[in-house]
Amino acid sequence: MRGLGGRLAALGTRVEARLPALLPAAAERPEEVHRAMEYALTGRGKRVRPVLTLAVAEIFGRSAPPVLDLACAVEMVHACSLVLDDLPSMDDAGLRRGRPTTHRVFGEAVAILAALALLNRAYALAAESAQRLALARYTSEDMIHHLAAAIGSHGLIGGQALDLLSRPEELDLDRLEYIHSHKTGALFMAAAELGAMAADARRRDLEVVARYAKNLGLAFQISDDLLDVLATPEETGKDAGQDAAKVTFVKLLGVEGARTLADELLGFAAASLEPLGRKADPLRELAAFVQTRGH
Ligand code: GRG
Repeated sequence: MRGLGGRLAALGTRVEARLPALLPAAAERPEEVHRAMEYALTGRGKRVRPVLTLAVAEIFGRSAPPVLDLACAVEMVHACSLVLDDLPSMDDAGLRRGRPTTHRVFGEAVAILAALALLNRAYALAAESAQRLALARYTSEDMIHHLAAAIGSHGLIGGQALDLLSRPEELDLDRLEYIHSHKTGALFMAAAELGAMAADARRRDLEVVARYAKNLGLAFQISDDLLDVLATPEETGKDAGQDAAKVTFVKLLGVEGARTLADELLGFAAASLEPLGRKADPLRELAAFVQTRGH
């Protein structure tokens, strides 16, 4: 499976190189939790969300070091969500990023503590980064508030709750869209909005990238559902058919129907970028990456 290319891959490499330095040393107490944090955050993640933060900040003219740390905070939130999602009480997954899930290596209690520690590290890091950016339009509180809202019960947690609690017969397209625009879309939106805020972009530009990211995030989830049925564990790093017992976009619409919906969403994402002209090309590349994933 193809990863991010060109300029976007270079942004991913910057994230990859910076992440370890932002974690507590594994030799410091509590060693097990610190090792589990490192384990959950590293490995072959695609770094799509922090790349989105960096790409958005860059198109609005900002690539200072605190933006990289802000992007890394977004990746820490994502890593936290993966650890929790994989737990036996949630998806009960054994494989993630091509290796055993965090709770299978460190036990459930340490995995939960490590996830929460990553989340709290993310908030602290986002606050520090926002302060260092010294913005005119946005305060550090604005940015943390944004991130917290994306994670809470009207964001990732809300989507996850409905995913876990819905009975299969309740799952129509509308409910599935709610679940995934929250579980997956909310962090894509926050990643893009934080990138725009970090560049002191105007509020109307923030709205432009938020609309783009909402559609991109949902299309990304659909491509994830497609890969669950079409790709091998070597390609995805996850167990094949992990979603077999779940109602997914592919189950509701079939492979071709799901592809058509993803393409339509990516069309909306592209249309929202029009006011930004050619400078938004890196975001168009990201949409093209999501499009080829599900094919
Ligand atoms: C408190 C942060 C927090 C979350 C609690 C568990 C939970 C609520 C939400 C789960 C959200 C989740 C895991 C959604 C799935 C999104 C998704 C498509 C994950 C795969 O993302 P990739 O392909 O993974 O970007 P890599 O490994 O490349 O980073």
